[in-house]
Amino acid sequence: TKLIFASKNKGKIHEFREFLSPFGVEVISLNDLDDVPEIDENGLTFSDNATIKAKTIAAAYQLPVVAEDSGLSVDALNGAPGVHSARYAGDHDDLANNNKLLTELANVEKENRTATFHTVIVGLKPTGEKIEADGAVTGSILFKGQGTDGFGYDPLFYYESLHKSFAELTATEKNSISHRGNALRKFMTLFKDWWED
Ligand code: ITT
Ligand code: NA
Repeated sequence: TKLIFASKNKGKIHEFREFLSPFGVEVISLNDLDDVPEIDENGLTFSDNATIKAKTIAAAYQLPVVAEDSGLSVDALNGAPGVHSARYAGDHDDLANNNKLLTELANVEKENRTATFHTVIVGLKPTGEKIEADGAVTGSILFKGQGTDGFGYDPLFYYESLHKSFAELTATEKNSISHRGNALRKFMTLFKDWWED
């Protein structure tokens, strides 16, 4: 079984592959395809954006597609960067995004640095048949990055019960508790019927 995952994000793709390999599902990403169309990600919600990605790619290749949109919502910043997480500091540059987040939170004390990662995963067939699952995980934003694994905001996201940042977890450990892992577990309860139908 091969699945088109409509993402260019190497970190997401790695976690999808890690999660889906025991199910015998091989993940093809946009980095493996030619002539990938531009995706106009202008939705107001994670769900809208995941659907926009899935629709664009399903229409272009006439194949079933899975897409996801995710981001970090920081309570002290009224939910920012949220759907703007990828381009928080302008370009999609993880280091610049992390630095901007640290600057914005410079005067916020430890107990007020709570944040939640969100994701929505959409499966869409060219016929329009759609499944959708969401996931979230709450932690807090460190004052300085910790760890070298993962991607994006992981070095700054501290997960209390493991006493580690997300960048200090392996992909398997992260999937066991993360927003993406939580969404993927829900998604897989819908997947088989959708895929085989
Ligand atoms: P695709 O649209 O190609 O999938 P993208 O990186 O542009 O890739 P999004 O628009 O969904 O994806 O942006 C997600 C942002 O949230 C991006 O800045 C990520 O670094 C961040 N993010 C999402 N999940 C994360 C995670 O598990 N750990 C750290 N950062 C994460
Ligand atoms: Na996005």
